[in-house]
Amino acid sequence: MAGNRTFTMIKPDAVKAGHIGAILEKINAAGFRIVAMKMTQLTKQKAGEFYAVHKERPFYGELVEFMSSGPIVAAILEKDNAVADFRELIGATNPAEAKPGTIRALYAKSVGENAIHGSDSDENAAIECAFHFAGTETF
Ligand code: DAT
Ligand code: MG
Repeated sequence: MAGNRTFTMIKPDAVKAGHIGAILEKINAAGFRIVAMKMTQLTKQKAGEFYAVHKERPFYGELVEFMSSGPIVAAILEKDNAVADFRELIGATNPAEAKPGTIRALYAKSVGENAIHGSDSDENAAIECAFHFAGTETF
């Protein structure tokens, strides 16, 4: 399985703006298979745990507030080279630097409210998938 799964969240800004359908369309068109998916809202506690690696960064409090501010769509995606190919599809963290046509270039508002998450390594993908989904919710 190593190397073929990544974890994503459509973030509260993009859900609020009505972009779930358009973003899922791009994900499908890029050849990813959805193997788990749910709409949910993170508690502050869960958002804080998910982004614990950024605890010391100045934007951590803002990030936790934002990620728990409304519903998200969490999913596990499968494709060869899933982690790297999905980072390419979503674009740079700061939408002002994201390549045209990427999900963040199209739908992100700012570096803080940037529409979508994508895992940054196979190791973190596995941790993030297990953080959000039970084995029985993954197909
Ligand atoms: P990415 O989501 O592209 O992996 P990251 O892991 O460096 O980026 O940061 C996680 C999230 O934290 C990012 O999606 C949005 C927020 N963030 C990052 N840098 C920020 C900054 N300079 N100001 C505000 N929020 C930031
Ligand atoms: Mg990251």
